[in-house]
Amino acid sequence: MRVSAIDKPENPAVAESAFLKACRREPVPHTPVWFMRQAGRSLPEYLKVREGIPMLESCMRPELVTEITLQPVRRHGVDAAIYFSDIVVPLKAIGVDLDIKPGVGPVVEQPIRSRADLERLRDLTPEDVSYVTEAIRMLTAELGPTPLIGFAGAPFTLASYLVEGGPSKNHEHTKALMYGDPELWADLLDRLAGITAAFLKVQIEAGASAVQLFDSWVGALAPADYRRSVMPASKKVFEAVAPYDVPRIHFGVGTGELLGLMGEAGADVVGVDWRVPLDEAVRRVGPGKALQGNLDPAVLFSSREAVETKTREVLDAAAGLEGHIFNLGHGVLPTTDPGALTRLTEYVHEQTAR
Ligand code: 1CP
Repeated sequence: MRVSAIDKPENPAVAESAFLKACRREPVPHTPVWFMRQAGRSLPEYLKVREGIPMLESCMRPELVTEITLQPVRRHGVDAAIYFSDIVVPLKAIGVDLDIKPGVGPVVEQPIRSRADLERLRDLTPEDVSYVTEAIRMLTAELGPTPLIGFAGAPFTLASYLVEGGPSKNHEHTKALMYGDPELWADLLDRLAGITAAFLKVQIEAGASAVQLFDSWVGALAPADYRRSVMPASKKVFEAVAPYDVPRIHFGVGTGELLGLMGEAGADVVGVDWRVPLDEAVRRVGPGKALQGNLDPAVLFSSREAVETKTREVLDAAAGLEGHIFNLGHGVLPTTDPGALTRLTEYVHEQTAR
């Protein structure tokens, strides 16, 4: 059994799972599979249990969170569960006036654009999210040998929602703040890094075996701006959870030019979207890190043969890697046929059985 610097509850079988072995770049019995946004979205059993319950409220009900997190594990036989929540949950927990609007996403009542606005972001304590601790304890008991991935939004992506006031295509207010008031920007990201780190620690201490930092929208930045204006905050998050010795996954969309820097920020596993083949991604990331990815989620709308051909391409590009976790290049699209995800999981397991 592995011993980590800080004690955390863990079933010994979890440490030996294919998912955690791949994260540690150890030999695996088969390539592990999980899907970003596997919980919720396309599953009829999810839509049924969520009926009439607003998204943020459902994140605060431990029994419901446990059920929704388990659904894709039961149905698809994936190698890891991802905790059902949302990246804005810790912001809601510290009193930011926001809601998740169906069909839109997170909407912030009063965007954060000034020094006075920043003062509204206080630190997160474990008591603010006691329902997360409760849900993760229930979940890990139910999951048995299947590892649970905790997650949080990275400082840049959270800042984008806070500064824009909602989802944004061009991130213009965010960039205006980043370029126009670098000091306020740095303070905002630093504060978000503290909140994010605290939220990840709660999840790890309750029993999460790995964590993923979603910097979904950071691909909007050029490498020099990423290095100067974002990397210090993301680094702070990764450093804060390093003593727990759980794998740290770092993912963003459209980040082909940033893959090396995202690894350098402190990830053990770099998530890759579908635009960069994994054999090229490994050159950009460099040695010593596992890769996660990267089938285009839209491929799942094509024929079974086409899905298998495109999956084979991903597996062939990953053949020389030390440590590959199969995933989509971004989240499961909402109208995806759940059967296609089950077949894909089986196909990857079959093709990579050693
Ligand atoms: O992976 C899982 O299945 C767990 C659940 C999960 C995760 C990991 C949800 C539930 N949200 C997230 C992360 C998340 N949320 C990200 C990072 C991952 C990604 O890039 O897809 C982002 C950017 C968000 C923000 C968000 N929340 C959006 C995107 C809006 C935009 O900017 O385009 C949306 C639509 C939500 C709402 C949401 N989150 C989760 C669900 C099931 C829903 C839909 C809620 C509803 O309307 O009922």
